[in-house]
Amino acid sequence: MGLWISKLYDALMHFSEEDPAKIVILGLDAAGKTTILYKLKLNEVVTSIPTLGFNVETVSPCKGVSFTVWDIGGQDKIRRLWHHYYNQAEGMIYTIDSSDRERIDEAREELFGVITDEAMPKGVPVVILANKQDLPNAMKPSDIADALKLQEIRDRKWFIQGACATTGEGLYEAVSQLGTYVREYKRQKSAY
Ligand code: G3D
Ligand code: MG
Repeated sequence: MGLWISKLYDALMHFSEEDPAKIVILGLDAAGKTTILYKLKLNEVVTSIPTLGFNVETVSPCKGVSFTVWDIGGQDKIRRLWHHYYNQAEGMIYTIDSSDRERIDEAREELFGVITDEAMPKGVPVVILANKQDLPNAMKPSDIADALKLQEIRDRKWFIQGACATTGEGLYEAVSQLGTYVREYKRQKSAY
């Protein structure tokens, strides 16, 4: 087990098995979501195609965290089915292909679509993963933050992290920061 993955486990371990953190990993297709899921190597990844045909990957709770992953963007018809998965979310990893300059506007629209969706619980924190930093034409995280207009997000904690999912670089920092935010979010949520 590499150093980074054992550090990653440390970052994840602070949630209890009884009350695991429910994390959704979203982003346009090819952003690197499935790669992240396998890189986390937590548990078996189960792919299912509920009713109207969009892929959902799930990792059952392990180390006190569960992950649910699907591609966003595209057909409006499918969009309303996402609600079912949103409403449990306690944290989100929004994945960006940093080399995909053509679709950065689409990625922004979809991100704001998700966080303003009424089915997405208020205040769910988000870590934006500026993935594929290894590619020569990758945009820097700070440029991605501008392109996505992250400064306009004021109703939740957010954080942007450069990453390379194929090597795992940046994943520890992303998960660790998200863990901190999710703990805070869960405390606030249970105060009501
Ligand atoms: P998705 O699940 O978001 O749709 P995938 O995306 O995880 O399937 O990744 C899409 C492609 O991008 C894959 O390549 C994957 O290996 C690659 N990829 C993911 N992360 C990185 C990264 O950090 N750097 C680079 N260079 N490539 C990455 P293939 O060729 O299998 O389609
Ligand atoms: Mg995938």
